Amino acid sequence: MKSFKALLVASYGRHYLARMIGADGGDAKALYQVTSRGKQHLGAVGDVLEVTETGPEQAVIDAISSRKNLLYRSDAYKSKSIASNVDQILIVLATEPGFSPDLLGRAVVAAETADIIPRIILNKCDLPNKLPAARKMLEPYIAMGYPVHEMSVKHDPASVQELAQHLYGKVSVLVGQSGMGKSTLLNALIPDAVAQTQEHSKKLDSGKHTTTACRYYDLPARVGDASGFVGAMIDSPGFQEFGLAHLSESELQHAFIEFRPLLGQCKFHNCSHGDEPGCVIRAAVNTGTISAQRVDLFRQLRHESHNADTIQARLK
Ligand SMILES: Nc1nc2c(ncn2[C@@H]2O[C@H](COP(=O)(O)OP(=O)(O)OP(=O)(O)O)[C@@H](O)[C@H]2O)c(=O)[nH]1
Ligand SMILES: [Mg+2]
Ligand SMILES: [Zn+2]
Repeated sequence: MKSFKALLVASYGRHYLARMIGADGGDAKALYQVTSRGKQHLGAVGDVLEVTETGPEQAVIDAISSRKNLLYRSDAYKSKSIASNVDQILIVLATEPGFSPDLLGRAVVAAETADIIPRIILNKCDLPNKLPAARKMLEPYIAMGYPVHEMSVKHDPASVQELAQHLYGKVSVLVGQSGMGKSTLLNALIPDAVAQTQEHSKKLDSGKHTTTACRYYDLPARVGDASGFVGAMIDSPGFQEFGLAHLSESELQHAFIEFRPLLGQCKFHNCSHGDEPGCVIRAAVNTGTISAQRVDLFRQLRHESHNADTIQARLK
């Protein structure tokens, strides 16, 4: 039986599609339906797998190569992987329908704890009515130095080209609520994205898992590019919740980059930055250097993480 390396390019619950990584000129693009032997090999899109062929276009996972990072969400009971081995996360927001600043904050925290660069995209800037309000919500993120791209994917091709400059040579994952324009952006950047999706669906029984799919798309080579890795984008389904129950208190503290210079200076080492005396974070809120909304998010995430610990302890 043939064993080989493969890239996990689509995940539908526990069903995976993987693409053979050709070492010596074999059929390097061949797609395989891949399964895991029970729970020990739960894959994520972007994983490099060792697989063994079990039948025509079918294989089983023997091992998952160690990951550079893994982006996932979780609550007290379960976790859902989004992607692995990514270089940056594109958080897609829009002027209309309005976006949730809470989800934006969570996506940024997830990126920071996984050591992934977040890039914030404000799409639909052609709709002027809600633009000022959206910009206002992004002010704290601009102040912290996060890149923000104002775009109109549909009506301003130059804004798409500007973003494209930041994508080549990297694996980028798209996250965001439904209706923000993730798929529109993907299609603008990758003209054959629809074809790539169809090829994935063809390999699966009925495509019935498509709504929960995360998928990996190759960026098209630019004229004059040397052969080799051009870059890729991973599309994820729109989400309404972004649980980060798996993060420890210390991971949370460090994920808020504007807290970092002040860490260790509160009177109590385990300060929740609530109403404890001698809290330097709250002092920074009062002087306007840290946004109150960010501290609220920190406290909410801390609360959820403690709750999950309590529930986990009870389940043991
Ligand atoms: N006015 C305007 N509309 C846009 C723009 N980009 C996308 N849209 C529209 O926004 C709607 C949602 O776009 P999608 O790309 O399907 O959104 P999505 O983020 O992929 O949503 P889900 O797949 O549900 O997660 C579509 O009707 C698009 O035509 C834009 O720049 N300006
Ligand atoms: Mg979509
Ligand atoms: Zn404090």
